[in-house]
Amino acid sequence: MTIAYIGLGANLGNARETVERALLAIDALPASRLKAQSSLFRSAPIDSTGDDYVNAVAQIDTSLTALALLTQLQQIELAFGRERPYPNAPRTLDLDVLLFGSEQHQTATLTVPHPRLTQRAFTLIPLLQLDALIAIPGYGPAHTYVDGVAGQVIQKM
Ligand code: PH2
Ligand code: MG
Ligand code: MG
Repeated sequence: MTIAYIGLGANLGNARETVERALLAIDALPASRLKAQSSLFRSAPIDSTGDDYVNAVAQIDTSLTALALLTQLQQIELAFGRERPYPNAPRTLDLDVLLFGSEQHQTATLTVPHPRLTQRAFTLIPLLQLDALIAIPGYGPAHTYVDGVAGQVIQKM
């Protein structure tokens, strides 16, 4: 079993309801169990457009591989009507593998840890809510990056 962290984001349609339903879909993934979920946070789009985002982070236990988990998450995105007209377009639902145990992957399809995890308050702060002492493989303790995102406003819902 591997402990993995998934970032959830939505800014089209009823984003709050989408994130709540996506958490249920994550709990229902094969060979996986939702262990914990962060609060929901509202944040302005970063390098993106449209409405404010609703973001959260989920912690799961899984016996899937990282790549199999990614494939499963993409299927959930599709089921929620995700379209990809252009990079960082507003989205009904975005599910990102943030961390997958101590694994590090750098392929065309999957980069883990997520390359912008430490640069974005909407992933870093919910992650630290779930585990204040977590270390990010290749980066070190997550809390050391908090000062760097202090200018990004995120609001607990
Ligand atoms: N996701 C992005 C780009 N920008 N901004 C916010 N606030 N929340 C997101 O989830 C987000 C974003 C690309 O996935
Ligand atoms: Mg994303
Ligand atoms: Mg994504």
